[in-house]
Amino acid sequence: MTLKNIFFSFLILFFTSGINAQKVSVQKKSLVGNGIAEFIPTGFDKNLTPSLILAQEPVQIGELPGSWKLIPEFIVKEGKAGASLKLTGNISLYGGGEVTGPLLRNGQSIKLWNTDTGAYSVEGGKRLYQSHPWVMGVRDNGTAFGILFDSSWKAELHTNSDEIVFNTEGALFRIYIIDRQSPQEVLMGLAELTGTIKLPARWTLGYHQCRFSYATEQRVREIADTFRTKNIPCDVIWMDIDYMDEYRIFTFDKNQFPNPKKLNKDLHDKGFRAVYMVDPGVKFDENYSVYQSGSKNDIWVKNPDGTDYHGKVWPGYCTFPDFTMPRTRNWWAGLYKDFLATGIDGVWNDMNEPAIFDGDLPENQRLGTMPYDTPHRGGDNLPEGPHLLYHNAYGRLMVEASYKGILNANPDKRPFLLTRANILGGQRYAATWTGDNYASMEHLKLSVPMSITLGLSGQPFNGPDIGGFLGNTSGDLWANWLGFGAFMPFARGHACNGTNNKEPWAYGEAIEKTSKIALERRYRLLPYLYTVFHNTSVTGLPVMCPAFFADTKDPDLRNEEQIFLVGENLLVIPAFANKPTLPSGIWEDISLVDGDTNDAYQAKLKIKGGSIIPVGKIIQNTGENSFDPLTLIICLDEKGKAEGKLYLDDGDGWDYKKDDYSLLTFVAEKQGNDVLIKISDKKGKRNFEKDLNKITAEVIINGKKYKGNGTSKGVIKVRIK
Ligand code: NBV
Repeated sequence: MTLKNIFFSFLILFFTSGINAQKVSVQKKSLVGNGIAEFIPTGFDKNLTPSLILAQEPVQIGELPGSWKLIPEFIVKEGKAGASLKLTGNISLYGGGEVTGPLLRNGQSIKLWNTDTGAYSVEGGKRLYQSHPWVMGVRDNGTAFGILFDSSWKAELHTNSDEIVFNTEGALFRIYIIDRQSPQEVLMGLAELTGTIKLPARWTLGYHQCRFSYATEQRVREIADTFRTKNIPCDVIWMDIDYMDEYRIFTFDKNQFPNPKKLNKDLHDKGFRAVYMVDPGVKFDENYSVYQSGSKNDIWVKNPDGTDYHGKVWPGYCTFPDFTMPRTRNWWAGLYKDFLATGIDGVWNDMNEPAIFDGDLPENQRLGTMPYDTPHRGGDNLPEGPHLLYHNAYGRLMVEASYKGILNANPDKRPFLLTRANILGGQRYAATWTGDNYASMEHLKLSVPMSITLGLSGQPFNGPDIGGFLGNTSGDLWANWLGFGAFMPFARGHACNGTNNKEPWAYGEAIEKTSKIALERRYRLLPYLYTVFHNTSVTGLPVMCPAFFADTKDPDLRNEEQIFLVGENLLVIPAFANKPTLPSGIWEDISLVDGDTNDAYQAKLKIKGGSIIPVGKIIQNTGENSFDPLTLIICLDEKGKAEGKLYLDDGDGWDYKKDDYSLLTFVAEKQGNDVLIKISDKKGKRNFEKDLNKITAEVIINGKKYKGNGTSKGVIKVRIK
């Protein structure tokens, strides 16, 4: 279908619908999964609204049962499609993706139009860098449902307590409704539709240190060396835009970064990985090879008159790849080969809303973008369409291409890619962070519900700029933030240019000590964290979960947004939390590092009754052996039992897909004055457990710790009297 035809179809829609809203009947409703219904409105056309969200085309598995209650209504008003769904009963609403504001989303409105909204200032962060047309509702009885609006058109989402409304500025779209027994099952349903994150390499779960920018090789080395001399754990150093030659992507500044290969090798030798930024804008410079090859391949976004679209970003005037075209994605993927051959371990795609300094500002936004009618050429299963359709998917199509390029360049490694812009479903390619936050207590606090909400919207691998990006950070703010940020799925400190130094040692000795404790705690927890990430990559469940996941029927937990769970068994209570509502049942305090429980900046950590959390020893980077010894922290339930899992594999590469891993289940049981601990089940064909020669079991009962030692081979006994 040509662009002309698309506009023609719109015109017809416009005239047939008139000015008033017209109801549109549902042409097809069916079950496409266990408790997953698909609703297709009459007149839906994939050439007008292609799916940029679903992982694959859903397959009908049956008729919609007559008892199905959640039925949406479609409308078209002035040629623009929308939908609504009436809610009955008392429903707690969540989701909406990257948003600020409360965790509980009842009575909220957001805009879906990916926008560079630094400091989240414009309209209080109701329109940020990503679009997640997704709402989850939890009923009083703990059962739950989710609504996915499968559209990338510019839109608004209103989550009123009695009605969900989704209005787009485009054509009709499909809706998927999941109705299941719990919010966790609903999120697994969302993953069935949109996919999960891929299991990340273990090093990506370490601490990341970033700044805009560590602008010389020398400074990068200094930062890396300081981590090592001060024994503060860290895995990754990030290269922001200033490593480039005048912001030309895929190049290096000859003076400041004369030998990236050597730099990356030296970083590797010290146990670091290196992540480099790549933006979408390509400097308009006829002597620049990337510009030349892009022009030769005819992949630039064009104006409606057929000339290349030019917009200003860091390098000055730029052209932009039209990622809707398969040949553009292939071309883009190809650019990574030589770049990554310098030893780059991961890639950071920024500014990919796309944010354009002199772009169109249709609404009161800080940074503009391409005009609505900018055509995108499409190809394969994507039709030609205007920017109004493809804007929200620009970042997602870019990261699909980047992912492919990184994988092609290093096929034996798991790609690591961080993106700022995305759309629901894009978690299949990239992790994310919450953009340009501000160094303030307000932003520190809002980072908790914001990250939880991303996890409840299918994007579990996320985190904020710890310390705050914009503005100067005080030692007090830094320590408060790292005290709980160390337990967020993606843990990276970052800072804007012109702001103070924001490394763990930048605030004096006392804060350095506190920072070291916070990071040592994260590193001790890595065996557990990696196990949680493994589960997330299989199920789609969040890594960072809301407190109400501990008891989905407890109404008091529904709006608790200061504290969070990591997986199911670890509760994190940040130092700032003021009278948080804690889940009921047995939860014991745990200590991971000497002095951590006496340090006012550290989050309080609690283990859930009935669970076992595997932790390693303090290491400086994930390349070191974590398991000498492995410690099992155990908290019994009322019946004197506990269970926990440990996932082990090579930490990178793909052999785990061929069963080359160990997933161990540990059980503990009280018998008389002893607690007996053993491996009760094992999945995967690798015998990683044979290397667990030293296991320390720590049973915590009423705040008291009882210890015993053993190996993976027998039963470990802990005397508790
Ligand atoms: O590349 C510079 C920054 C980056 O550090 C930040 O994390 C991004 O969100 N980038 C935005 C460009 C503009 C910063 C004002």
